[in-house]
Amino acid sequence: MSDLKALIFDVDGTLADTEKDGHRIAFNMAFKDAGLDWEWSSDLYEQLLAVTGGKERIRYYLDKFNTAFNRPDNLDEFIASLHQSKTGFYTKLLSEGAIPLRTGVRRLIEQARDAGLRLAIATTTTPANVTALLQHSLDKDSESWFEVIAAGDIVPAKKPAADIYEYALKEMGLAADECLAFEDSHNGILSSSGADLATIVTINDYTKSHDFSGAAIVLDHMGEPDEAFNVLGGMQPHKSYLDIDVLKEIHQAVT
Ligand code: XBP
Ligand code: MG
Repeated sequence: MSDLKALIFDVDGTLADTEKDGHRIAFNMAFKDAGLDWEWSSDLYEQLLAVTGGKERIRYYLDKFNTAFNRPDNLDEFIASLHQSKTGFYTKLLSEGAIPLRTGVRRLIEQARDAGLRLAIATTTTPANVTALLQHSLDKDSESWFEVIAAGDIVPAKKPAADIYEYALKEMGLAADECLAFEDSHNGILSSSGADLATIVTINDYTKSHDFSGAAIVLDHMGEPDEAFNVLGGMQPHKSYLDIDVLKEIHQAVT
């Protein structure tokens, strides 16, 4: 059995609740700015989250929910430009400190650094969005804490494909059984499990009814010493918040 050497984090929904009050709002701002009358409600957005990637999500919306829209000839360019505008609005929201990190995230990342664990990111979101969240919600210099930031179009097949996690593992030169992944969604765990990674799931409002079979453990959040997590599935650890001891316990139990 291998020692635990690295942690690989998803971003959206895992490090912070970015979807409902971040991405969704930014999409709507971009639509309005482009003179479109599209408005993605929270309920509609929950359905749109079936598809990862912002550009892919806009296309899915047109295919499934707005078939009457009179598409321009250059649909790819139209979507790319809308999405670029959305990224601008989203990163501006983050720079205003709009989205805090979820419970336990900052402490766990800081403890992992102190313990010499290597850190990486594997996400579907655009690289600029990761930079903005890390700089404004974690620490000005925190991008450098992560050895690999695997994000967005760096791999053509987004989650649920395993490619983004496989890319991160390859860049780090690590085997899957030397790492733990952190996810919040069904598409996320399909991706991490597809790369053979043991995965810790922290659910959120959008993902609480997802299928997380295959997760090492399913939690409502990472927990803090004074704020216990609830174990919703998988193994039962000896503490009620994630720290390095518990990560090692989980890693040992499942790899
Ligand atoms: C995140 C996503 C992303 C964001 C939007 O999924 O699906 O598409 O919603 O980001 P995961 P972009 O957490 O599973 O990686 O608009 O930059 O694509
Ligand atoms: Mg996610």
